[in-house]
Parts: sequence; C-alpha cells; structure tokens
Amino acid sequence: MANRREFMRAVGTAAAVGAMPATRVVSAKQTAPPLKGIKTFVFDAYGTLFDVFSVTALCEQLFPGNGNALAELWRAKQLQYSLLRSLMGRYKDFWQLTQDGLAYAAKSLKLDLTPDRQKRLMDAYLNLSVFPDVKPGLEALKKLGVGLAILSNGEPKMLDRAARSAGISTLLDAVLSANDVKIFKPSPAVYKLVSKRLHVGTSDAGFVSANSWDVHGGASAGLITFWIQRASGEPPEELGSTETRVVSAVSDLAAFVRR
Ligand code: LAC
Repeated sequence: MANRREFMRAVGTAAAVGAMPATRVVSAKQTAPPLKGIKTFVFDAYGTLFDVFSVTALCEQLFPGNGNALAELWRAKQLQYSLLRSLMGRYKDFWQLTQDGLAYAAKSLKLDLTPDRQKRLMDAYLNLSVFPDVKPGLEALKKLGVGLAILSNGEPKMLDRAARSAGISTLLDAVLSANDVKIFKPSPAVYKLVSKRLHVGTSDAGFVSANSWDVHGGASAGLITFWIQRASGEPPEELGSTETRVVSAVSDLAAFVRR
C-alpha cells in the first residue's frame, strides 16, 4: 500500500493523518448554509484532537522497519473491532479493544509483542500528542464563552488520562463516552448523549470530527456537524450526508460561534 491514507481508506476507516493541509478550506468547501449560532462544540477524540499516529515513533523504536505498518494496522483493527462488536451486540470497552487491536496487528505482522512492549505501547496511548491546532483552537473558543466537550468511543479513564497528559483537560466542560450506552459510534445512541448529558438544543451544538464516517454518524443522528479535513484533498466518505461544514483546523470553528 503506497501510503498511510490509502491504507486507512482501504480498510474503510479514513483516519486522520498528521500532516496539516496547506490551504484553509473553511469557506471554499462549505456544503451547508451559513451558521453563526453555535454555543457548544463537541469533539471526537482520537484522530480529531489526539494524533493516534503519535505512537508510530515508539512502534518503530520497538520494531524497527515496522513502525508505520504496526501503527496503521493497530488503529484500523481498533476501529474495526468497535464496529464489529457493536453489530454483534458484544460490547467491550475501547481500552480493551485497543489492546485487542494491538495484539492482532502484532500477530499479523509477525512481531514479538512481549508483555513489556505491550505495556509500553498501551501507555503511549494514554500520552498521545494533540494536533498543533487543538490547544490554541480550544483556548480561543473558550475565550468566546463556548462550551467544549468530547464525545468519544474511548473509555472514560483513557480519555481523562489523554486529556490531562495533553494539557487540554481544564478547557473541557464535559467528557462523554460511548461506554455509557455500551455501543460505539456511529450508533445514534452515542450521539444522542449530546442532548441527554449536555442539555443543549441540537441547533446550539456542533459536533466536530476529523473522521468523516463519524461526521456522517453525527449528521444521521440529527447533529449539526463539522468535518476537520486534516489532509487537503482527502475525500469525504460516500455515506450520503450533505449538511456538513468543512474546516481545516479547530481554530476555524470560531467563525460559527454566536457572539
Ligand atoms: C473516537 C474514535 C472514533 O474518539 O476516534 O471516538
């Protein structure tokens, strides 16, 4: 497979990649009517705030020559297992799925995942980097008085650890997890947590994800959605939602806030 994005697309996940796009797409790619009424932004976590591929350096250090392949297959399997388990009705929390995805990826690549290596890699998942636009973008939104929350498939403790480690936990008003409803996004049950737990009207809240499939999930569940297109030229998933606003960074979201 030629590169990471092709690979992720091939497995149907279209995960975000680390590179920031060169051009702003906030107005050029508007696909929905102008909007200036958002009071709360709710963010997906992995691939949107946290760069899941920041584990690649450790993967490479532990398994020279296999770092990229391991990081990519690990993420792909983590997501695939969340979808499969949701369809099977056999929920297992996202921390355990992440561990299972790592175990499969290592076996598939014929890598010796000793208990020590497994622990180091799982610990790295608690200390993921955030994308460069995340902290300044959240700080700017906070200054505008916007409510900020996470809505993630992640298990609450892993989300809490990652947010604290990245220095963004004090900016967040709430962290909502699929663990509450024991099924994963893109099940509507997860997106419904926004109105249930945050007590905000759907016209006041914007759901933001860099995972296009997740944006379609939020839109299907009736949320106003924003897609952070982290790599210019990345196509949206062919899943039918047309009401998504496209931005290239968290800092672009201020344009949609009620002032
Ligand atoms: C999440 C996964 C989907 O944070 O990235 O929910």
